[in-house]
Amino acid sequence: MARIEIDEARCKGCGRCVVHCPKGLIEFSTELNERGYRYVIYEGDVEACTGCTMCAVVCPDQGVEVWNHRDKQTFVNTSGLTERMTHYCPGCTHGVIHRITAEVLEELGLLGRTVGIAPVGCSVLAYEYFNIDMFEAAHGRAPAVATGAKRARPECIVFTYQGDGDLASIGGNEILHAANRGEKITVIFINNAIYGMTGGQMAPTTLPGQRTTTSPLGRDVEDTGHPLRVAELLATLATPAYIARGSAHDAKHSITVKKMIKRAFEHQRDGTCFSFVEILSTCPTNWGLSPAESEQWVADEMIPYFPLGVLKEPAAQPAATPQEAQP
Ligand SMILES: Cc1ncc(C[n+]2csc(CCOP(=O)(O)OP(=O)(O)O)c2C)c(N)n1
Repeated sequence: MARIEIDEARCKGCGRCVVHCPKGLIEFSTELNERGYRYVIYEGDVEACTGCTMCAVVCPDQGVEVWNHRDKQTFVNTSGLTERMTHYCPGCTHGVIHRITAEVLEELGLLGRTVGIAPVGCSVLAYEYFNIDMFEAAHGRAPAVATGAKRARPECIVFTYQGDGDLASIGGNEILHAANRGEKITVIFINNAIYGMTGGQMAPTTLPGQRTTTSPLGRDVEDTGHPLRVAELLATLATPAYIARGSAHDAKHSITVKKMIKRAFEHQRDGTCFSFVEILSTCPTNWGLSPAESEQWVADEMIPYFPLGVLKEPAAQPAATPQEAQP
């Protein structure tokens, strides 16, 4: 029998695992945990658990581990993150993207030589959560700090982790020129269509008609222009090696995001220029939606405007023919 273990103390009661368990084996407790959250419990016909790991994949709080029917642990919390609880709101997918990024660095054996650059925004404290060396940059300036770090220490793997206010608004100039110069850095860009940390103001990525605290009647594109598709913009430049957009709103798409982030870091490890992954992310608090409704909103509203996929990656070199391969 496969099984999972839920760390009740880490649970913020977002209920993502409740929604995503295909067998309906997870439910809310009637009790609150020490931090006041209605945590989840693994109940019911647990014999039915297949060990699919979907609960752990969608958990933003590293609160679930999984064992298969041979009692082999198949989902282990990554050593690329510290054990510190994040300050993110319940159901926010910043935590999922932190975990995926850390897992990739661990799997590629890069944790010991990676330097991250934290932004200003909800992820301002990312340096508390990643188990690597990190800098804190001024708002929007992470690509400049990353440029300095990478040029000074080219043997290091350097990445920025930035929100859409940070990267696309105040830092729009920074990212454009870092990409155009072909800096050998990796950028993880979190698009939640809003300024999260400061209270839900309109961002350059806010959708047409979307209500925010600074567009209470909905974004008027006649007045404020259309949302920026940053990945598409950067993909027009000659130098970037890899540009992709994924989404962390459900388990299947999060698995694809992991492949994209892995590819992006492989490009940097192998010395090619500038790699960039944009990830659509939820903001239940500022969207005024439940975590489950937020996932649906990403699927219904964001993905049609921000299509997913790899936008730029040089075609693989064709294998040498036997004649060419001869000395
Ligand atoms: C120079 C400067 N201007 C403005 C701010 C205020 N500020 C802090 S975070 C933020 C926006 C953050 O939004 P985003 O980058 O989308 O990240 P999120 O919080 O949504 O993850 C702003 C405008 C600041 N800290 N510094």
